[in-house]
Amino acid sequence: MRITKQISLCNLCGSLCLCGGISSKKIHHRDTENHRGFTEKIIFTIFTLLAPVVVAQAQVRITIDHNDNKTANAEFKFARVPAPARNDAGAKAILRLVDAEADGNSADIGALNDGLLPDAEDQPRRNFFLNAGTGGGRLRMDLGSVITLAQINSYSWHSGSRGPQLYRVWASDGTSPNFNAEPKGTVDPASCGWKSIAIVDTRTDEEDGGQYGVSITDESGSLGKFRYLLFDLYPVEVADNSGNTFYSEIDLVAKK
Ligand SMILES: [Ca+2]
Repeated sequence: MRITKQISLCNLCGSLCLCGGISSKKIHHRDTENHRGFTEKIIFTIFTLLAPVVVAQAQVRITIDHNDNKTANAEFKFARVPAPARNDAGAKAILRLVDAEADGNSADIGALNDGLLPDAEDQPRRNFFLNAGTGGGRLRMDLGSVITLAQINSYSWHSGSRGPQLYRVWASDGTSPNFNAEPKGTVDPASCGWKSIAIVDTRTDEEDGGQYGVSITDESGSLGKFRYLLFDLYPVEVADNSGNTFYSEIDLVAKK
């Protein structure tokens, strides 16, 4: 296993330490996710047996697909994750850098929901990525009104270490009395009206390069009713300054 794969998020916090409890937790890889999910199921089952009336629990599911450098192409098709859409609910969302610094060679942040995709493996101007060497950043998407959110899908493509994705996503309907629409990196979103939805980590021990597609869904069909999404992006490695992911698109799919 490479050293870069063993870094926990607390070590990824550079000048910006994105709060929200993530730095006190280790990021789990898919195998440990599965194990954790199994454990949670056992706990849930015990709880179910003990409690005669149990309210259905939200069960967030993270699906990760990877097209390696040999198979990735401009079609952005994946085995399970839907291909990027142009007319998703997030297409008209307004994106903002809440506490983040874009790379000078990156596309504008609007590249994240413009429906346009890179057609090759190393196109800085067709991806959004944080400045080289920065330890992460916080972005916000504002849908303009509350929707019932079915999927959060994120896409990235790079031939090397900037391919994989590592982020945490929060969501809010913006109605909490203490809601902070733009919490800086030192503020825990949980303290100001945001709900943690998922922690995504696509890293494996295999080759980093290629296309990644991630789909966050819930077994119930709905992740909840939200207007705002907050993305805490982390570098996928800190062995050099090129650990910030080339994000090609983020889709928000409304429940039909
Ligand atoms: Ca795009």
